[in-house]
Amino acid sequence: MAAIDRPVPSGVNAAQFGSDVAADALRATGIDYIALNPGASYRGFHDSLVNYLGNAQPQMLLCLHEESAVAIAHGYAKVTGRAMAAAVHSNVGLMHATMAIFNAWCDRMPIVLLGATGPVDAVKRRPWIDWIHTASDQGALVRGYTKWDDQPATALAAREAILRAAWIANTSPCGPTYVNLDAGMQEAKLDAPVPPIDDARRLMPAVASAPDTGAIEKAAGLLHNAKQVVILAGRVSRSLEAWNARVALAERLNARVVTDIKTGASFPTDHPLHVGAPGFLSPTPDALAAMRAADVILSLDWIDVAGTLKQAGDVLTKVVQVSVDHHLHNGWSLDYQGLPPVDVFIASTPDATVPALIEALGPAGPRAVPAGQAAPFKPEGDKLTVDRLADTLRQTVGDRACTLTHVSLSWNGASWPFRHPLDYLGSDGGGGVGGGPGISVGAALALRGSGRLPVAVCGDGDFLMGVTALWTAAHYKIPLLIVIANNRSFFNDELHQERVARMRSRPIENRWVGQRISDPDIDLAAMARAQGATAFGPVSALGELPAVFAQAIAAVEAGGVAVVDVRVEPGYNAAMTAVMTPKIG
Ligand SMILES: Cc1ncc(C[n+]2csc(CCOP(=O)(O)OP(=O)(O)O)c2C)c(N)n1
Ligand SMILES: [Mg+2]
Repeated sequence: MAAIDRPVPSGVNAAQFGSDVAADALRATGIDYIALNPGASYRGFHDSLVNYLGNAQPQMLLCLHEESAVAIAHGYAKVTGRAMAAAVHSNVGLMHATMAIFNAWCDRMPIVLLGATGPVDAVKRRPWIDWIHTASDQGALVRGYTKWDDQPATALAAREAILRAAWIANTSPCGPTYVNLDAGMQEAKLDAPVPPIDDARRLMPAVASAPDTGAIEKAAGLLHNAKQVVILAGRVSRSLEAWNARVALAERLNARVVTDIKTGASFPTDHPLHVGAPGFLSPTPDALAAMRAADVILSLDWIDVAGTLKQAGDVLTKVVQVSVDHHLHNGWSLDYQGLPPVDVFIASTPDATVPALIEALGPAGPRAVPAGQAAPFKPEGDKLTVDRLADTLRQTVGDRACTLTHVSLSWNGASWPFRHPLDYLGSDGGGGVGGGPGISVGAALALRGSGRLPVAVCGDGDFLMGVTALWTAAHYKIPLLIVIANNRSFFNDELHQERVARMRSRPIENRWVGQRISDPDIDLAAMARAQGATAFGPVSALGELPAVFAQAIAAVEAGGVAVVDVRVEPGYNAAMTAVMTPKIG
């Protein structure tokens, strides 16, 4: 990949302009890639990346839309837990990027976003264009869903801002940060050589958030005395060591474990202690029943503890909450959810807390782990449903190590077991449709060379909004398989229209109007091919799927991007349909 987009040597080896200093700072963060869509507001910085740093460390990833640039950085962080950079042009590029920034924010994923404005000094502004692309508080566009932003006035201030941005983004709770580089500052010649960065690591110190021992003891006491513990395994890292510790804790407590599709794999879903299948919009009825039967609930940074308790109804349990998320809550975004009742609050990350809990609990006598193993998934009927698609895909993937980088809204949590923290990366975070392709390209970039097969299942609506991210994968030779669960509709909203029609006693037959993406049907494979992918379909016959999936996987294993357009029956699985269209009255 390093061989792609090589500039001719420029012979420049010392910083000469403000933007050279900013580029040096970005290199000092250790970030390897910067996804971007270009623009004159940061032409100085762009030049520094190419002609001063030689387009290496970081290497540019050209994107066709700012939304995919940010989504790629988001997907990369989902795998690595570390920030990648993305650069977007002035106010307009930032406006394009906003939804993807919001998705990353809600997903608590780090990104170092660089932007530009100005020249802030009006005297230096070119007529018209520089004026429309200068805003006096550009960071305000994204301040509600970034952890921190700055508009440094000088080269040295930009250096500090970039190091700080990386430090803050990568510190739990993680999230995007934004540095807005004044065009005037970027293009100004340095008056004097700037001293080198002494030791960047000291400016981005690791922030440990060790759990408070008193809180650990209290929690361990509650857990020790509990008859039945339920663990809600939420926002956790992709670390295998932390995964094993969670399994050890659950087994130590004989706790039932609930997971969901909003967050990445957090516990083996076919472990006997895992309750049923992961839920999506709502915990499954089994999970809610387990919560009602529990006397202690241990939330490992579960998204929406308050809402989940509410759904469970009469829960008479003690609640232990492990989270640092409150550091991020602000007055703009209500993604923090309801205020949960908590008996012991451990202000730390699940990764740091679980081993401390195990230690505080001490050794235990052998406790029987329930023998019941989840029955293997069996899709119903013989139609080409999303369940059939999932089952056939999984069988074709076979024993390969595989990462689901994204799943469609129609996904059934029961259809694909997770046995490793990298088996599934979680949802888009903010419910912003269109993130699936870009997030998957970024995840696939991070997984390159890991031996894992990156596979995304996207809705057709999601795919269509984000399709041009595929060109970036094709150009930079990032292997990835995208399977489209193509119901030729923004189907999720058909269910909403059905629900409204039921509430109002109006014809539910009309639910498709303004939702169906047909007449003409869109040739999704052609759109993928146009980006440089190998594409298959539309496939409408179930019998053809295994062979097509096998060919697509072969194309990915040969280093390519492959897309399969699967025409699925419109409709969600029973559990999802029940949540979305509850009986009226
Ligand atoms: C940016 C954005 N626009 C609109 C929506 C509303 N919305 C939620 S789900 C959905 C349909 C998505 O369609 P598709 O990806 O094909 O999935 P399907 O529901 O058909 O399974 C829409 C439009 C949204 N969440 N985000
Ligand atoms: Mg659809």
